[in-house]
Amino acid sequence: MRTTWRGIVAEYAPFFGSPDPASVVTLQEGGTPLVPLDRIVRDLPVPLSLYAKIEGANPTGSFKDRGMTLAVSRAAARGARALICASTGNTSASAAAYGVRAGLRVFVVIPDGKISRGKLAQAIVHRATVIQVEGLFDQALAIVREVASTHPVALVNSVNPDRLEGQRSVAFEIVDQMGEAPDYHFLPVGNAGNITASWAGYNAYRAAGRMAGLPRMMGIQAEGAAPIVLGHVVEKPETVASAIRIGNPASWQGALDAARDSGGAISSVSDEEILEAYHLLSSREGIFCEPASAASLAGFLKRARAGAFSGGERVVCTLTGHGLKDPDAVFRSQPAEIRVPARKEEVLSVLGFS
Ligand code: AN7
Repeated sequence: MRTTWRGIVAEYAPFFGSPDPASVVTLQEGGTPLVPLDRIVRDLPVPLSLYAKIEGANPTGSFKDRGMTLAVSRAAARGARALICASTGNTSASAAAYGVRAGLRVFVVIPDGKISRGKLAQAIVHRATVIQVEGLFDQALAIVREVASTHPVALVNSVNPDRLEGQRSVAFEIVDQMGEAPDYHFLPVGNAGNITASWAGYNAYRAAGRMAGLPRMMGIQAEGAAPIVLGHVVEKPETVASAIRIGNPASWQGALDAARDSGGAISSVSDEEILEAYHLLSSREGIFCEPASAASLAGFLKRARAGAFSGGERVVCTLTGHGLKDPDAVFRSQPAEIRVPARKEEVLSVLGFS
């Protein structure tokens, strides 16, 4: 009996024309848990089925691995020698790891500061060359797009269609896990590749006869970095959710199309709402995601509390990245350990046994 998940290209081979699953560059990404959030549901005005798709369980700790396996496999097959990306952190972590497996050099261009420590550590430990530009993600992306169009380095940002093709697999898995599509799918929106890809995934799965209904796609931006909601580029995006601190999303139109065609919406939540959802997940559900990921749940909670659901709906929130990516986010908002002298009595008194 085969018990090992083989990675998205092998598991969903009919949906990927190439590469041959035998030659794919993979860390066996995908196959992530879909976990019910029953404790959070208890406090809602109406009962419904709420699930988190735990993308932090991917090999490098974020959903980016789903697209990276395909993008790197195809770049390597085309004879690429080097990869490049701009990143708020997770794309660079994933590119660095998959680049190692493909034997390619990796260059990552990151914005000034604001990249969480865990993500930076990943790029460094996998020996990527990390170039920090004195500017924003949007500027970094403009630079790498230009460099890749004129020089022999393969661009692995989500403007690379191979990335989006791979990221469709999250929708395949959700349908396989639920037996059908959810009614609503909430997810954080930064560069808007993931909402575009997830929607394409549902449509591809339906076209293949694997499901009937389609979900409403609910994209959630951070208020301080909400260009799609505002309808214009944000010159100085600012949010605690550093992963989605993006003012000019590359897949802007894809997000609008997904929301319109699915009967969904793109909306925004405040940093306070993001952090509330982040702490609810960690303290009520035992799930540790990074702040940007909690935007999906924050967006859902906002609607649920406003009475937008009648009860019985099936709702999925994508939690895009692992909480360990950004440990500083914890220490910024919560007290650390209790310090006592090294005596049993001291520990017992903290336990309330004194
Ligand atoms: C945890 O790594 O853009 O809307 O350069 O890391 O598809 O961009 C990361 C984005 C959500 C937004 N959650 O997804 C990058 C990068 C997490 C993320 C998003 C990102 P898109």
